[in-house]
Amino acid sequence: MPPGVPGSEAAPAAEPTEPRPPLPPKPEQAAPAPVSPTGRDTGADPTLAAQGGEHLTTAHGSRRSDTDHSLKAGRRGPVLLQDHHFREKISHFDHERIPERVVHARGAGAHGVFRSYGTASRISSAAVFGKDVETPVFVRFSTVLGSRGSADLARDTRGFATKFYTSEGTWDLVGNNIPVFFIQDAIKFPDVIHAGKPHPDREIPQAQSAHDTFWDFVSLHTEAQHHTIWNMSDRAIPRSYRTMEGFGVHTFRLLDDEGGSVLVKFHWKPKLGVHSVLWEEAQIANGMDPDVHRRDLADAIEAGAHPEWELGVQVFEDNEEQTFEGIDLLDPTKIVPEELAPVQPVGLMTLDRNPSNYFAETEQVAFNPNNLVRGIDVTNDPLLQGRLFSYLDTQLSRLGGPNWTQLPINRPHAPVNDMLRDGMHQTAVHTGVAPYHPNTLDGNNPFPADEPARPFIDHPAPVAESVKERGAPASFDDHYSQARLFWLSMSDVEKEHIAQAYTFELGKCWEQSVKERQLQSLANIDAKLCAVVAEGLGLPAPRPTVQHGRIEPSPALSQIGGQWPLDGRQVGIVIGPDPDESDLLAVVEAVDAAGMVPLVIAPHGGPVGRGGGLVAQRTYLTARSVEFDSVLVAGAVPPAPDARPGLDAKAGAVSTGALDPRVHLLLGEVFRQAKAIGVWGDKGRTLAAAGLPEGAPGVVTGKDSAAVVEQVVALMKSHRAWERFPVTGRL
Ligand code: HDE
Repeated sequence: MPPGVPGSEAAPAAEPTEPRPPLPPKPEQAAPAPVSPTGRDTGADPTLAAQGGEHLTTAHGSRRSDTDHSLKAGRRGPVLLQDHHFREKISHFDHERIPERVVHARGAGAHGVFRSYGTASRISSAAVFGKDVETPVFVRFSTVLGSRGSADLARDTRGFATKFYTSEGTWDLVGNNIPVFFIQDAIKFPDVIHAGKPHPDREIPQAQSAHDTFWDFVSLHTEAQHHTIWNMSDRAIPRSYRTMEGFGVHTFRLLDDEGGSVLVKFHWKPKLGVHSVLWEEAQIANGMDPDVHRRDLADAIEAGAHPEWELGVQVFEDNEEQTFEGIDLLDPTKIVPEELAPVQPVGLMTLDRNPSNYFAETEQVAFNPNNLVRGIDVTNDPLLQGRLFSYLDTQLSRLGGPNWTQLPINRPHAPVNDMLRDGMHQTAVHTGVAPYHPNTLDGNNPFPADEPARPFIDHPAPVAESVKERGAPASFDDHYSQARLFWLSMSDVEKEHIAQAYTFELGKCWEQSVKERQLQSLANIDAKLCAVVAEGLGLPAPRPTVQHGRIEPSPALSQIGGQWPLDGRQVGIVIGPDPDESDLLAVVEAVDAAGMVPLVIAPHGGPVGRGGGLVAQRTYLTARSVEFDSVLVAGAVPPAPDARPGLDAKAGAVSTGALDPRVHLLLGEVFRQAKAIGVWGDKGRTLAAAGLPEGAPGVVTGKDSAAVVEQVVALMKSHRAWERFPVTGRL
């Protein structure tokens, strides 16, 4: 009986158990091949990198028979300092984390290949643009503001960073899914990020721009208004990484072997189209599946629905002014509408392999806009110029020293002969005695490449003679015309979403002066937008202080319209407890044949139906609308266990009790989210019980499942039944 607890009937404390014998080795513990995560031979000594052999060992390879008990002075005694195995294990664990990225901390990566069409070889000597050249790539998508453990569907810009392991060195195209940036000069980057990150006192809110400091900054720095309206649009809550555009943002310079140059802007166009979720979906997903984008990318690649993007360039003359049709190409808050300068395709990227280790690949990958190859050069965009300093600098603290280029994911696929030596985490065993140039002792190796005709970053571009000063060109003062251009290019539904987003975000702010100042910016973008947001905030709408001339909308900026491939889309199939199994198997096959993922939603988990041929992937309890791009309902689904139809009928309403409440919620949300719904075989009872109107746009009913599924698949190609959205007509 334990002391001091009179009358207690608790059993005496059990003696510690005997040490278990060591577990048998796992069959998959074979040494990995000496290839980099990109599948290329790294030349690394496999014995250095491998985790191989049958037995558990210490880090220095000595066998361990017990890793479950620390070494003690007697079984109940203190742990001994001499237990090296214990200290090594715990100490290594203590140091498992590296500093997360100061921005873009949360991300997901994938391997793939870029196949060049050869079209860009006319304007650039870069090997990666040669005809039919295949270059391995690693892409990391990310959110900007949130910490590593934050949710995927924050309203935020997304990073879209691509590492091309070209035969002539690594080229990093470190872009975003929004083609403009908040600031025009890199010196303001710490300011905008400090404003967007959580407040420094309580460290809230996480991964959000809906707070005072963000809106304080963007309303004070009106150059941020263009990026901000993109953030308030559906672009900031993508349906998937697979359905995002990517942009190089800055203007770059491409060079050919004859010394000719052009200016370009890079665009990634997803083959699946650009699609977003609704704000309601984002909020639900962040709670119920915060990894939604990470999961979606990995699942799609695993299922063979390999996402593809076409890389394209807008090409401009490399003239002295560096402008195009009056647009300053060095101003990163400006786009050039595609209608003025078409995006010309130069190659196709396919992501076809998931990382095998998140830390080694997605976390340790280090992008750097300085990673340029011959034929690709930077311009004087002051934002890009500052980035040329920041990325190398940040890796030094994030990856702990100067040798991060030796990490497998960062290793170039071209020969490296750099004369950089030693330093923290040096893993190379360099030979030779003369790592300096010129030398006679190592035969003057390595030789400087003899390529005056092969331009690189030191290509002789003209630099205007000028006076040293802190300032910006006058053209950088136009902060509103392109925010208005974006606004005017939106469809009615997209405009509604933007107005709602501003109202939500500013509604979360506390300071009245911040809201009022942002309303002034909205007035300068569009009076109707300002009026609707002001009404939502309960504030007067200010008068504009900026007058606009005629602005041509750019239809290419709208996401709505067009028909898109459905690869990897998810279709929920709601079934009751006793489904028609052969019919359902045919439905599952039809969805699968359309390149989509069928997910059966049953009252309970495990096998469903009598034949055992169907298995539930989701249950009424685990399914939620945000996972599905459309929902099919196969016949009658069960009523709520506590259905009291009489009571509801007396109240004159359709009984919600006549349908399981979880299915009721699912259908209600899917309907509100304007996704296609297909129902067969129950004469409209399910729809009525869910309170949904039969015959509404995007709602298909019928007797025959095959016909319903066919119509739903056709509807899904437009992403949503857009007509179902209420439009106020005020915008
Ligand atoms: Fe970045 N940015 N950035 N950025 N950025 C970083 O580098 C920085 C900017 C972008 O998945 C950091 O390795 C400055 C524009 C992406 O690993 C850091 C400025 C664009 C990623 C950094 C900018 C980007 C980063 C943090 C203002 C779109 C994630 C960790 C001049 C064209 C890459 C790191 C990944 C990451 C600095 C502005 C894209 C601190 C100083 C504009 C996609 O170096």
